[in-house]
Amino acid sequence: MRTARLKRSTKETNVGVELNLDGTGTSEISTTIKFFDHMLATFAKHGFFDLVVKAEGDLSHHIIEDIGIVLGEAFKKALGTAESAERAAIVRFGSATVPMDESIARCAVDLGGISGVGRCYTVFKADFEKDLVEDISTENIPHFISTFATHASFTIHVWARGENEHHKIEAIFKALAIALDRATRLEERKKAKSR
Ligand SMILES: [Mn+2]
Repeated sequence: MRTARLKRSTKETNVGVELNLDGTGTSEISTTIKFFDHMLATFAKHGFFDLVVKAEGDLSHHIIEDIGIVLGEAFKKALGTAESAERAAIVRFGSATVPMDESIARCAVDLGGISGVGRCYTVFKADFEKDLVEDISTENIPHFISTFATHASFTIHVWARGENEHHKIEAIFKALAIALDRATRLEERKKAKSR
C-alpha cells in the first residue's frame, strides 16, 4: 500500500495528513482557509490521490507552509524507501498543461532517482497582479510549492499566465496534480527489471 499518515504539531500549527497515492481522488480537507481547501480538494481529485488534510494554526502563512512540509513528507513516505522495489519502479518524470478559461498552467516534475533524495528544486514562473485571492495571499502559492518540493525531495517547475488569479492558481494545482499522478505511477518495464 503506497500510503502515509503523518501528524505535525508546533507552537504555530497542528497539521494531519493522510495520503493514498493509488486512490480515486476523494478528499476530506479542512485548513480554515477556504481557497486552500478548494485547491487541495482539486489537487486530490485530478491526481487521483485519496487525501485527508486537517490543519489549524495561528496565521494562514504558517498553516499553508506547514501543510507543504507534511504533504511533502507524506509523498516521500508513501513512495517508499530507497530499498523498496516499488520506489525504484515509479515513472519518475511527469508533466501536464492545463488551461482554465483565459489562464494556462504548465507543471513538470522529477521525483528523483532510486535513492529518492537530492534533487529538490523549485522554479516558479507566474506573476500575480493581486496580493489577495479570496482568503489567501498569492505569495503563499509559490511558497507552498517550494516547501512541498523540498520536503518531498522533488524537482518542480511551474509556469502560468492568465488574467484571473483564481483561475491561474487553480490551473497550477491541477497541472501539479496531473504531473504528480503521472510521475508516481508504477512503470511495468522497470518493475520487470527489478524482479
Ligand atoms: Mn475554482
